[in-house]
Amino acid sequence: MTSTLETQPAAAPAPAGAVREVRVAIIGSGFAGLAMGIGLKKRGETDFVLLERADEVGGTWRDNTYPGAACDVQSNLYSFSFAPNPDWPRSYSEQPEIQAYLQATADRFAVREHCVFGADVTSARWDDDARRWRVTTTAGEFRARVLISAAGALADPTYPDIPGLDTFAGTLMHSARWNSGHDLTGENVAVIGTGASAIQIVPAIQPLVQSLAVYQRTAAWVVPRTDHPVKPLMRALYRVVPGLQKAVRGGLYLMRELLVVGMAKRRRFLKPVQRMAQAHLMRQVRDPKLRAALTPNFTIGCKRILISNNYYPAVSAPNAELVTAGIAEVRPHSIVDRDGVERPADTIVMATGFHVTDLPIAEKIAGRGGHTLAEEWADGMVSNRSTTVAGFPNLFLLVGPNVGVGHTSMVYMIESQVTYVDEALRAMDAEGLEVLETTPEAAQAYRDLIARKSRGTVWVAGGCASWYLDKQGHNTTLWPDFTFRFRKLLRTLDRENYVGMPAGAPARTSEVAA
Ligand code: N01
Repeated sequence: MTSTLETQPAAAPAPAGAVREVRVAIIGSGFAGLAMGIGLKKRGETDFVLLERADEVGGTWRDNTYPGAACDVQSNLYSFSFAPNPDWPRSYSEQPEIQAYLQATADRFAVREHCVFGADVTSARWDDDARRWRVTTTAGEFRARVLISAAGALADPTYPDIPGLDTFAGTLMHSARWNSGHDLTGENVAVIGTGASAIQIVPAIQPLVQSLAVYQRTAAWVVPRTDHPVKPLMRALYRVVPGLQKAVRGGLYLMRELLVVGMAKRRRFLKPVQRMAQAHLMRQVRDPKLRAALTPNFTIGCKRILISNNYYPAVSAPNAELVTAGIAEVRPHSIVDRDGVERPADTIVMATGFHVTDLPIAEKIAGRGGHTLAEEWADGMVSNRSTTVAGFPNLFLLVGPNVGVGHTSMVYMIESQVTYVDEALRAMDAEGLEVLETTPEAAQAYRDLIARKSRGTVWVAGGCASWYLDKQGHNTTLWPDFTFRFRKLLRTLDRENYVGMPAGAPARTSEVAA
């Protein structure tokens, strides 16, 4: 058997213009891509590349450099389990610290040397004769036995179709594509959106600007942020007693998992959380009209719960205004709302989110017969265990369908998926398989499981429209249960749900040999 994933020396770089052969190609080098690369290294695999469209690792944490960008999950939890950092300066880290952590982790585990920067994947096609993925990038062609997409769900910003937006003569920027060279001081600024990004941007820029108009379509639930600096003594303790940091991590994990009881099992347990958010609003906003406008009309948890101590004070400031009338049109130097009020705008900040249920990478990946993932998912994203798709052999998706979590650390989910991919690669090695592909029946069974688990949860029945649901109203993005159940489900490979093709077997003949 010649085609396993056992340890081999790293492939030498191919000459310019040539196709580079690798065993595994990973798309992306954010949390997911790095975790996968490190996972491969741990099992002795060296013949892999991380195809990264930018010039640095970090993914969404590299790209989201807007003022105030910070994580709303504590760093002791929002970090790799295998790479604890005793030196987090705050309980909730800001973007520069998280980005520095990812860069340091890439170096520490020697994954950077596997990164091909400036490699934007323009297409990845399964070649059934060669049993390889043919990956075309802006940095050349690759042929890979296994393709792992770690492109992320918060990678490609959405720009809403607002009348007149193309006539705007001022500065327009998306939260995820911040122009740090542009000074907002003294400007009239409009922020569109009131999601997790907006509520961090608004307080960060409000003291600088002349006027700030916040265009809210849907009010969000906001709870207090219990952020604090980590004392030097605590950091020293974490360094000498790593078990202590692990215990804190475990405590944070369990505390956050308690929210799932209310979100997915017994809705009444969300009542105290909603009351806490209401009290936060009452305390911070005195004006009854503004308070009413900021009060959501859905059950807490239906959309991501936001955490902030300075958002409400910022929108209440004399130079700020919450606009709820909706946007009628954008003019070269202003925005007109649906009540006909025109407000001047020098800069428009689009804090309008990302393509999540319509992942752009899905249009670029084509499986058997040239069928793209986007075509396969025309009626909603489906997968087996959030990771594999029938008709797409040797393809693994990290942060794909139904992996999302709103209440806890995405890194936990990513590590669960890395274990599953590792198990699949092990099975390929052990059985000498050249091809591993899940069955449509497994995908249907998983779809049914997700639908069953989603029924009655706050995400589908909480009375809001969120990007967690696709156009048909199906939950195709969130894992709708305790996250430890996801981990348990992905701990081992469900081999019975896969068809394997041994190396050297004639095409398609052994597709029945599960
Ligand atoms: O994007 P969003 P985000 N006209 O999609 C509004 C993660 N994150 O970048 O609610 C007017 O949540 C839209 O309105 P509505 C986190 O997972 C994490 O803020 O749809 N408004 C909404 O208010 C988060 O969930 C951290 O009615 C329009 C906003 O734009 C995810 O990123 C920090 C509109 C979009 O909110 C995305 O957050 C930041 C239109 N045409 C982000 N179209 C952490 O701390 C959209 N909107 C870890």
